[in-house]
Amino acid sequence: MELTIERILKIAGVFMTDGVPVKAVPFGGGHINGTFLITTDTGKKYTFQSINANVFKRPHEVMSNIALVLEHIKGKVVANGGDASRECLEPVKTKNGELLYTTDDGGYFRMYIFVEGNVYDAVEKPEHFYCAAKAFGTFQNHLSDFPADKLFETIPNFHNTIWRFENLEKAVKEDRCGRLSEVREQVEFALARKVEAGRVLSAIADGSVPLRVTHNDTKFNNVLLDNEGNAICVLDLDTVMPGSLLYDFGDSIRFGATHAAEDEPDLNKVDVDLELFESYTKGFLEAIGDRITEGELSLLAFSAKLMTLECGIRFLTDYLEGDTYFKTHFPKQNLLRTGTQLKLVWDMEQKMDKMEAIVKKYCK
Ligand code: GN1
Ligand code: MG
Repeated sequence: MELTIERILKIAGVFMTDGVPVKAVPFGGGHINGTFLITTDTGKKYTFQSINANVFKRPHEVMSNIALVLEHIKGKVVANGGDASRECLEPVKTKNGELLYTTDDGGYFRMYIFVEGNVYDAVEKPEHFYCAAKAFGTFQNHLSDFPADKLFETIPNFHNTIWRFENLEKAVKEDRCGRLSEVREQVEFALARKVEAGRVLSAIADGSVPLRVTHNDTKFNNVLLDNEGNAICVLDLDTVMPGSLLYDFGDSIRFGATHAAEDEPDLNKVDVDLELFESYTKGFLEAIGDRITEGELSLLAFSAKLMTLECGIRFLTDYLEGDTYFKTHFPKQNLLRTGTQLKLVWDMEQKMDKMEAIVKKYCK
């Protein structure tokens, strides 16, 4: 059933809000879920989301993870004398006491208390990126003693780059939408890098890189900043799962250490800004401190390239499969997204020595 504003307000009314929902406006730029800002007749604000069940096959497990993780973080924030109402998201239950509302036609909805702040799709100042790094690093620290076996794997193989390559190869073989001839160059570029794509997986397998509880989607727009650019809290906890710290570091660099949008058509504008790379590296390493292992440090700069390559092949696979996974707002958007990610990979290869040197500068 179509998600009209009227219907959204009706479903939002199922949750325990202060006042009756009277206004709903689309909010944020996520590629997966639908997000709306709800205002009630008493002026209270809420973040309301429809969960994409094509991506998250078991939405109840997503909510179970989120509730446990938020509870844990809240304990840490309170113990440190912080303001839990700003520093951690607060889910709002339905009037039946559930974290998730399911509609008859298979829609899944959840709500959080809205936290005032700013979300940016691009880094405007290196200091902002430094603060985001601190926030994601602190998030990691807060979860360092979280029992990972309590978490469901919300998307299996999420950062299994080799599996992502296999999906690309399958999509190339099937060429379901007849788009292969258009993307041969991109496919070749990506496949030529498959050999390196297992480096983090091998390091996890041989124990030199530990499994931790990680965020796994550390885009700059998944952190809420105040007007001074300080981080308030980390958002979008749907993919919190056991993973590697390298995934979190690498994905932040992929998205934030460039001035180009993810779908920038002019590839001349797409490159890695080493000053931004440095700001993030400094903030992240400061926050993690001596918890980082030698194995992780040795792969930190490489992880930026790996996560960018992985994201590029995910966009490319989705383009070949007919744009069924990521939300697109115009034709060929996934092709543009592929282009920027692969260009960034190329640029990181040119700058890898400098990136490695920056990592060395900040590790004690
Ligand atoms: C998706 O939902 P959003 O926009 O935060 C995706 C990430 C990708 C990202 C690319 C569950 O994140 O893995 O890196 O798009 N989330 C999921 O921008 O697949
Ligand atoms: Mg998001």
